[in-house]
Amino acid sequence: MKMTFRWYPDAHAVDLDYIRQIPGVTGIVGELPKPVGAVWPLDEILSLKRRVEEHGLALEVIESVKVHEDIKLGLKSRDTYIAAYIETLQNLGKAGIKTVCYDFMPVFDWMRTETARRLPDGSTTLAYDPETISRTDPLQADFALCDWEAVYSHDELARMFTLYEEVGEKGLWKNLEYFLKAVVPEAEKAGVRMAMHPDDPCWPVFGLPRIITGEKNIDRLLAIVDSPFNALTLCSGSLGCSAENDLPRLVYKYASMDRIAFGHVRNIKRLPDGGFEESAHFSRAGSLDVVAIMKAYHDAGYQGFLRPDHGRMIWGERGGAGYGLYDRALGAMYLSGIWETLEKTQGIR
Ligand SMILES: [Mn+2]
Repeated sequence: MKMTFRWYPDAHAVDLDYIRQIPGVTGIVGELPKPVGAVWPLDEILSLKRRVEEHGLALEVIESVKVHEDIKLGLKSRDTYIAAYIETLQNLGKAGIKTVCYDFMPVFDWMRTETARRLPDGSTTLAYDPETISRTDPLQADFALCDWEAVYSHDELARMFTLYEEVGEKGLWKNLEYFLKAVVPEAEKAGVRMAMHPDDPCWPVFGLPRIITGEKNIDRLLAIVDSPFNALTLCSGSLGCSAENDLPRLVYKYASMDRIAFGHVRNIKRLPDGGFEESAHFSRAGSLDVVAIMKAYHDAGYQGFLRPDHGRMIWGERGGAGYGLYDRALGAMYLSGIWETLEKTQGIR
């Protein structure tokens, strides 16, 4: 297992030297801030890699090369965007990138109703309240849940909702199949593993279809192209929104099949009303057994990349919601501690 840490080269950037000081973390999960659909130029990838390496860290994982909506919608223009996607993968491969995390969620990426819910200990965290979602019209101009509304105008949003209504779940699968059959063989040639991130949360929101939600659908995704280059970013927090997803079992199953290229490990607290809040990584803080999840990776002989996922805001830190330094550093240390224990107690009775 290789422990990594997500890093955004933006205004909230966490200092790379601080990340280097977290014991066990050897690599950065990086990105280029490019518009969706644009080719990532090789020289810019190389300069990002150099910048990371100058701080004693590796850059082998990218998150995310976003899939253009026209691909998900199956519009005619998709072939141009698929060609651009492949060119980006080729450039990433030339720069030594091994894994690309991506997702196939329509319109919105992750969805939360709060970015700073106060927990009893005074920390703040991301939360999802189904009641708020059910009484919200996403086409209302005053709606402001996440950062996506900066990306789309009201009219664009309305148009996409209409288009996705026609596409539906069935069409979304067809469009995913078209995308993967074009991209995975090229990813394989480039030496880059495509790692699908599950939908977050793992159910349809605002009537938009969502398909990467649980075991049956993940099996279907992996069967579209049966190759280790058609792999997963197994995110425990996203799949863990639903109690039906037995995380340790899923981790063991897909890691044993060599279909996990990247692990996002975090905890989540499922609430009685069907909502959830993101808790500390520590098992007792949430609904997931993080030790059992790490043991599943370990027992399956997992060699891939892993990272702590979102963190709360603690110790007065300010920054991008979910992506501060302190709580994620605690998460990394906790996960590394579990891993070390598993390694050292192997065979001890
Ligand atoms: Mn994740």
